Amino acid sequence: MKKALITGITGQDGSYLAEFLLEKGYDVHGVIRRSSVDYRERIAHLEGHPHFHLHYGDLSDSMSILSVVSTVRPDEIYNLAAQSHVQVSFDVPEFTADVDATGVLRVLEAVRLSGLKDTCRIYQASTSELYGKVEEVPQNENTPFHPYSPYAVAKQYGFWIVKEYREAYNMFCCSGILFNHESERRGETFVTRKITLAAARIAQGKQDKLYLGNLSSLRDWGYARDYVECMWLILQNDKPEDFVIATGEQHSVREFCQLAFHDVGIELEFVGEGMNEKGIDKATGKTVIEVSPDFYRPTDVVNLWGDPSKAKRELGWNPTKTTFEQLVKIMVDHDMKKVAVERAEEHIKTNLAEYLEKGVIK
Ligand code: NAP
Ligand code: G4F
Repeated sequence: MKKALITGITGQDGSYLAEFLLEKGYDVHGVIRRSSVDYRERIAHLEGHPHFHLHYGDLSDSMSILSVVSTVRPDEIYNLAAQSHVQVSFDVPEFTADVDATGVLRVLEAVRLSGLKDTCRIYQASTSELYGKVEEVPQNENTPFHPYSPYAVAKQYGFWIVKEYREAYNMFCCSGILFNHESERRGETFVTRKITLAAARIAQGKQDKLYLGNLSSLRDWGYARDYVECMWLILQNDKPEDFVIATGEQHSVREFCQLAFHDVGIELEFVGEGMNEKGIDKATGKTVIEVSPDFYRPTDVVNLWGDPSKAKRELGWNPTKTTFEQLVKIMVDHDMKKVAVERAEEHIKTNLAEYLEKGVIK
C-alpha cells in the first residue's frame, strides 16, 4: 500500500485529493494545524477511515515538518499548504513568504534529512499567479514569469527551489502550475464562491447587494475535483516535470456573475463603467451588484488563460471534463441548498419557544 502525505489537507484541494487517493487505495496522512475552533469541515467525513491519519504540524515550523516526514516516511508528498489568498498576502507578506516560500524548502529538506530523497516523490502546488502581469496569452510552460503580488513572489521561490532540488539532488519533485480551480468547497472570500453564495442569498431574500472589485478581470476557471487527479498524474509520470493545468477557456468576473445569477433565476444587466458599474436585476430594476474599492488590489493580475496542451498530451488529462457552465451550476446548486438550510435553522431558532409549547419539537 502506497503512503501519501498531504500538507494543506483541510483546504479545498487537500480534501478532494485525500478522497481521490483513498479511492486509489493509498494510506493517506495529512498535516493539520491546531486551531481554537473546528476547521475540519471539509475532511470530517473521512475521519475514522482506517487509512486516513492526521498529524499536527505547521509549514513555518521545520521541526514539526521533519518529524512528520520522518515518522510517516511517505512515497509521495503533496505540498498544498499555503497562505493562498492573493489579496491577504498584501496584508501579511512576511507570513506568506515564510509559509509559501520557505515552507517549500522545509518540506524538501525534511525529505532529504529523512533519507527519502531517492524514494519519495514531491508535488508542489504552484500557480498561474507566477505569470502575473502576463507577458504572453495564453500561458504555457515556456511563458516567462512576472509575479505581481507578495503571494506570487513567494510561490515563485517555491517553484525555483523545487527545480533546484530536482537538478542538484536528482529528486523527483515537480510543480503543477495550476490555474484557478473552484468548487462548492472553495473558501468563501475567493471571488467565485463569494458570487455563488451572494446570488443564493439575494435570490432567497437574505442579502440585498454584492460588493465586488475588478469585474473585468479574466480567469481560466476549472473544477477542483478534476484538478486533483492531475496532481496525482504528475507524480505517476516517468520523468519529474512541471505542467500547466488549466481548461484553456477564459471568462471575466462579470460573466461569472451573469451565469451564477441566471442559475438562481435573476437576469443581470451591467450598466456604467469602472467604479460606477452596477449589476441590475432586469426584472425588478434593483441594483444587486456594486463595485467597491475595498476589493481592488495594489497590483492585480487580470489576464490569466492557460494552455493545457502538455498535460493533455503527456498525462492524458481531460481539461474540460467539467465545463464552465457545469462548474457554476454545481456551486450555485450547493449554495442555494446551504442558504435554504440556514433559513430553516433561523426559522426554527426564532420560533423555538412556540414549537416547544405546541409540541412540534419535543
Ligand atoms: P486553501 O483552501 O486556502 O487551503 C490551504 C491549506 O493550507 C489549508 O489546509 C490550510 O490550513 C493550510 N495551511 C495554511 N498555512 C499553513 C501552515 N503554516 N502550515 C500548515 N498548513 C497551512 O487552498 P486551496 O485552494 O486548496 O489551494 C491548495 C494549494 O494550491 C495552495 O498552495 C494554493 O496556493 C495553491 N493553488 C491554488 C489554486 C486554486 O485556484 N485553488 C490555484 C493554484 C495554486 P488551515 O485550514 O489550518 O488554514
Ligand atoms: O478569486 P480570487 O481571489 O483568486 P486569485 O487572486 O486569482 O487567486 C486564486 O487563484 C490563484 C491561481 O491563479 C491561486 F494561486 C490562489 O491561491 C487563489 O486560489 O480573485 C480572482 C480575480 C482577481 O483578479 C480579483 O481582483 O477576481 C477579482 N475580484 C473582483 N472582485 C475579486 C473580487 N476577488 C475577490 N477575492 N473578491 C472580490 O470581491
